[in-house]
Formats: sequence, structure tokens, C-alpha cells
Amino acid sequence: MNLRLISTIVLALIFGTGELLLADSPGVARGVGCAPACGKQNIECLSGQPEYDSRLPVGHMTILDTNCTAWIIAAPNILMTNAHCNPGFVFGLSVEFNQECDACSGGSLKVTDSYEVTEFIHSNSALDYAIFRVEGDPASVWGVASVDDTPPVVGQAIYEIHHGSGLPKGYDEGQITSIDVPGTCIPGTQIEIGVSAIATGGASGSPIFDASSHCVIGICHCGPPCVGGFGIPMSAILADALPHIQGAGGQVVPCSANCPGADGDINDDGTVNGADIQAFVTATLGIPTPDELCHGDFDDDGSLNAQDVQGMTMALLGP
Ligand SMILES: [Ca+2]
Ligand SMILES: [Ca+2]
Repeated sequence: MNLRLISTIVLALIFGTGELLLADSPGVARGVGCAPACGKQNIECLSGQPEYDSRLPVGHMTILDTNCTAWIIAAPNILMTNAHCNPGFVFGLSVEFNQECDACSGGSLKVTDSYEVTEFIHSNSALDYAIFRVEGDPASVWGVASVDDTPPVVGQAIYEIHHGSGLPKGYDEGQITSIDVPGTCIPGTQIEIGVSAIATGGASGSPIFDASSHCVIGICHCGPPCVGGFGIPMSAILADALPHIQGAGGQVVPCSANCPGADGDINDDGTVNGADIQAFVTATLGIPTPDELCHGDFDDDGSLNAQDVQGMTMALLGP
């Protein structure tokens, strides 16, 4: 029995064999013709645009011989994918960055950069996300995707960067088509959003970006091959995942579009006063929300800590 068969059986035992599941068995040779899945655009076609920069922290994850997409959510080395892609394994998992074609049409595969998974951190099947650690410091090479905990709305323009079918990095765009439709695609899922960007095998876990802010507002979750499917909003995931990410030493990057810069207004009520001192202390001792980080991370190191006290004091004293 080979590893691929074992992995298929394991995944089937865990998730059933419903055709809607996205974790994908291979079948298409990588690099042949150097094109993404489902006839979608090579990410290279976006060269020079902000969407192109968004591709960097996105990697192709292989679990034994099955494909998913994972992306760097926190420096130095914490990644996110779907729970149905990584229900708790470390053995046999790796993530490869830069698996892209070097031309908009055709071209050749670029030199890739692979990292072994070293630690499973947390997963939540009701929100279909998993976080895990890889070796080394890929964030220093490939960056960290900014995350937005603002709930998505119907009609919001989005794009998705994916490794559908384990093929080179592809791009798809669309919009949010529905919100809060729990359990529609996978029974037991706490919250699902309709997304008109492909949900196909291997795209599981792909980041879904807001088309204006280029921040991650959700992850691809489930759907039929090569057509629109369902995602999980980051607003729900972050509320659950942040303590685990930060407890593991990870530093997320809040969406700068929602982040006016550190100003001391920790409770976001428009003024800087004594109430913010208490909010600052609570957030510093506990797990700060992305919004609290925006307002209080004066030294811009991704966490609220002693290095921010001076900035906080100056903000309280005023200009
Ligand atoms: Ca305030
Ligand atoms: Ca700081």
C-alpha cells in the first residue's frame, strides 16, 4: 500500500468521500504546460499589480500525496490551511513557496523553496482551519499576509490565490455571494460564505483577499470543481485562532486599511484617555485583537509589549 493510497483512505475515514471536499489527490503532472488549475490565470499575469505581491506568502502544501494551499499568517513560520487538509499531522507534510510559472502564458516553473512542517498547533473543524509551524523562517523570505477581521459583506469584491490540483499558482477573482450559511457545503461547519472564485481540489485553504485592501478576509473551504464555492470568514477564524497563534509566538499583521497607525486609542472610541490605559494593559497582558494592535503597536513589531509603553505615554500626554 503506497502513501497516496494510505492518505486517501485516511482522509476518507475522516471526512467521508463526498465529492465536495477540496483536499485533492494528484492526477495532473506538475509543471506540464505550466498552467494553473481550471484554466485560471497564471499569477504572473498580475505582475506589477498589488495582487502580485499578495502571492508571496502563499504556498503549495502536500500532505503525504494530497494537495492543499497554505499561507503564512504569522511570522516567523506559522501557516494556515483548512482543518480538512491538516487535522493534526506533521509527518509527511511540507509547503513549497514560489511554485509559479515565469510567464503569463506557458513558461517554466520557477525555482521553489520547500519547508517541512515541524509542529501542529491547532485546528477547528467547525471553522475548517488549521495552523501549523514549518521549519526555519519563511516569513523573512516570503512575507506575511495581512489579515482583516472585518466580517465580509455580500457583493464585496475579492480574489483568491490558489494551488488548485497542486498546479502552479493561479489567480481567480469574484465576489462574496452570500454570508453566514452554516453547514451548506460541509455539515457541521459553523459559518460559511458563498464565494464566486474557484473552490477546486488543492485550492483548499487558499487565502481570499479583499480586492481593495489586499488583506485576507477568508479562506477557501469547499465546493464543486472549478466553479464558485464556499469560504470561511477570517472574522470568525481570527477570534478563535489568535490566542493559539500568539501563544505559539506568532505575530500577525493587521490589515493596514483598517489600521491608521498607533495612536493610543486602544478602545477605538475616537479619543485617547484614561480608559485606554486600562485597555492597553489588558491587551498587553492578554491577547490583543488586530484592532488593538493597530492602535497600540508603536514600535511596529507585531505585538503589544513594554516597547510600546513610551509611545502610549506620549499619546496620552498629547501633542
Ligand atoms: Ca480611546
Ligand atoms: Ca510593539
